[in-house]
Amino acid sequence: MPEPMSPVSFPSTFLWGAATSAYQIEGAVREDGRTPSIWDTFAHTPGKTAGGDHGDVAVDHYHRYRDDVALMSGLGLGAYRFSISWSRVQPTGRGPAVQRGLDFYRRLVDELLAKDIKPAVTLYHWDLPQELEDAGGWPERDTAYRFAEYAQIVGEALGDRVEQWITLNEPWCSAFLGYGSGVHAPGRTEPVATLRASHHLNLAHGLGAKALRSVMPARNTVALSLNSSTVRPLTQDAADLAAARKIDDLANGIFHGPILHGAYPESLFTATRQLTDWSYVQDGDLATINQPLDALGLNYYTPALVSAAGPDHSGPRADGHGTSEHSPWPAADDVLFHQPPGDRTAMGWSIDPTGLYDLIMRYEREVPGLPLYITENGAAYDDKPDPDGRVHDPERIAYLHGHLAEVRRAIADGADVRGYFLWSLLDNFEWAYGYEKRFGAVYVDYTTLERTPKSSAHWYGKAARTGTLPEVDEVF
Ligand code: IFM
Repeated sequence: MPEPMSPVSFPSTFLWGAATSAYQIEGAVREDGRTPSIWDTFAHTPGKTAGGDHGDVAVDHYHRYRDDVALMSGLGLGAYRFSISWSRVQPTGRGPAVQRGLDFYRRLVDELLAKDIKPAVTLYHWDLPQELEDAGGWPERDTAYRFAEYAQIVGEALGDRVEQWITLNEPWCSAFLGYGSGVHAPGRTEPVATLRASHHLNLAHGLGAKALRSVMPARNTVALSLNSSTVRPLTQDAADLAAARKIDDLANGIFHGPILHGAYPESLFTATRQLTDWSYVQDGDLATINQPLDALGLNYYTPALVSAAGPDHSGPRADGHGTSEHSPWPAADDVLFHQPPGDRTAMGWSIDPTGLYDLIMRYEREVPGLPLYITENGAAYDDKPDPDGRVHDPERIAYLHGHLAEVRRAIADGADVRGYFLWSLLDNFEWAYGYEKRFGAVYVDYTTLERTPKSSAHWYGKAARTGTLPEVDEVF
């Protein structure tokens, strides 16, 4: 029986966290043996990121992690999700680990534990060691085996002190934006490579989960974070429903099919058969990928609204993933993306908290009994300090309130959602958008790197401390 809840309260065990990723915050890209990842290379390639921004310094978390942990502690957060930079640990993506790299993460974890903040480690948040991309990257099968080796190294090093593990973050972005539209590193625009990369990311998840479990205490949990999309058809016409089905397969089924159910959707094979015969799916792969999971992480920002393309249409557009003449979606030129009505964030993403509710309930139905975590949710706004130095961000508070209220509604309706990680703790390097887009609950002055908690940080901190959502207009 779900715990009874008052209208704004969450279960007492609910985990209130914040999330970041290595390349977006750490900086120190040449320190302690770290070598370039695909994002170092991509960001330093002219024209790839807004303003030529890169993560060389980012918000210097590598040197300021103690202050950042103190900030979280001051706000009263209970958990922190961060990722490990693969090339800091294994500079060539293979072979022995660099102890200094691992030591940084040990210090970070110890600092968190000392402040009673639960660490949640993501092994891969898009920053493939450049040497592995030079060898072919995710479209090559060997990359999955390299990931398993890396997972084992990190599991051995941190498994005694980190209980929550996430293999991959948003494999859709790695495959479809990295190898499809090319708006993310490594910037390739090869539809078949997108599908091959997807399969090898799935394989990496399965091999990585096995590797982690082989070296970690049994109490630790293994999950992955999907940016599963709530795909809505523009109308209930058969053609629009088919378009939504196709995008659902390409956004969701391509990952959760093999990972959660041990099979790719047949309709995905049908939709893509002119591009590929999927012969890179080898015997035994699906069983390897379909590892039992302890939890599923869902990252949610905005829903997708799609229809069948009319006859005068020439390819997908307006799908909120950056601008590129190349579609991220292989075999989907017959699908149109639409801007849903209503308010938008500074990313241009429409705000629809019911999409989060729908996503949660979908997985509750698809994998009943599997605990869910919202491993990312948040919004970018054009935040600026007031003359008094404070940063007021009422839009972000409204966004968080709306989405957390939907999480609570899902729990009340029986969903087993165990926690929520706000994206992001700090303003940071927003990939191709550089530092232009601010997702942080904590404002970062990019000249001084000084941190200032925005009013949303105080609002969220109060929610975390009390387990209850403050009113949107409460003054902080
Ligand atoms: O900043 C990203 C993060 O790295 C992955 N999920 C989406 C966020 C906002 O775009």
